[in-house]
Amino acid sequence: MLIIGEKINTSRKGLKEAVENKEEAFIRSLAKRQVEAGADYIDVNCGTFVAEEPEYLKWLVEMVQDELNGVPLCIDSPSAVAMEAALKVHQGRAIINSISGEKKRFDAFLPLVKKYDCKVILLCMDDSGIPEDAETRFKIASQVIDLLKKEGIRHDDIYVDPLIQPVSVSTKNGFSAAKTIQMVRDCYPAVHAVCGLSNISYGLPRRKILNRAYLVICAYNGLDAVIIDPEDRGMMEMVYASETLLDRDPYCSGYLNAYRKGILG
Ligand code: THG
Repeated sequence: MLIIGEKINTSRKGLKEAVENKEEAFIRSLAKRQVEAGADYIDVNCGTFVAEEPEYLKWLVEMVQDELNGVPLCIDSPSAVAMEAALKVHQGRAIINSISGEKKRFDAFLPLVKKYDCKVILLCMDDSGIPEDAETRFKIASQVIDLLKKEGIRHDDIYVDPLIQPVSVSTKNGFSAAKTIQMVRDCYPAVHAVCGLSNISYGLPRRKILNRAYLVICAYNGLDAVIIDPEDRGMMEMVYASETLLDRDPYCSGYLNAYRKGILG
């Protein structure tokens, strides 16, 4: 499971101020701790700034990669201008978070995916919004995957995100996102599936219980990348346990190594 650490996001409490005041040491430590906890990529998002987003995002990318000796980043922005400012200074292959079936967004982001040779997260939505059912989400994913392929983007560089909606809003939401993952992975085995898990539990108490249970369900359906807080030990335990139980961990060596390193409780 590819782990994308979610903590550098200015929609989180205190983070907007930390970025605004350029609190380098604090942000560097957030980056470092996530990698130490097992993150493969670090998501950076400062979308709350809008006008100053390009400048802040560039600053975050340079600083975080300097701290982490070039660990690659998942650059999280709906703005093509901010995205390009960040990609210009990024070292290695970034993940663009994200492209979608929305025409304007697709047209603005596709040239960036090509020019900077990126991996890309594809959101299952288009100009009519986020569909409720798995079939329509899959249809959007499939259309955009085919377009990307025609443009020379390899399946292995695409991460489909079903876009998780809270179960508190509709109790069908958990099932339909999980089903979307299964349909994408069945039809396009080389395409990956990713999601930000925490939306599932929005509006309910003891959110971590739902987030962790949902990780296991999605892993069974083929989820192979996840945007989480890697410092949530219980969540990382479920990541290791799922991989072992689903025959994705030869000789159980990932589980055993995590145990030896003291990562499992
Ligand atoms: N898909 C994709 N990208 C995404 C998401 C997704 N990017 C943003 C988001 N969803 C994932 N990132 C975060 C970052 C931080 C938090 C949640 C998701 C977070 N949430 C606390 C909570 O929900 O309780 C708030 C805590 C706080 O304010 O500190 O921290 O789905 N492609």
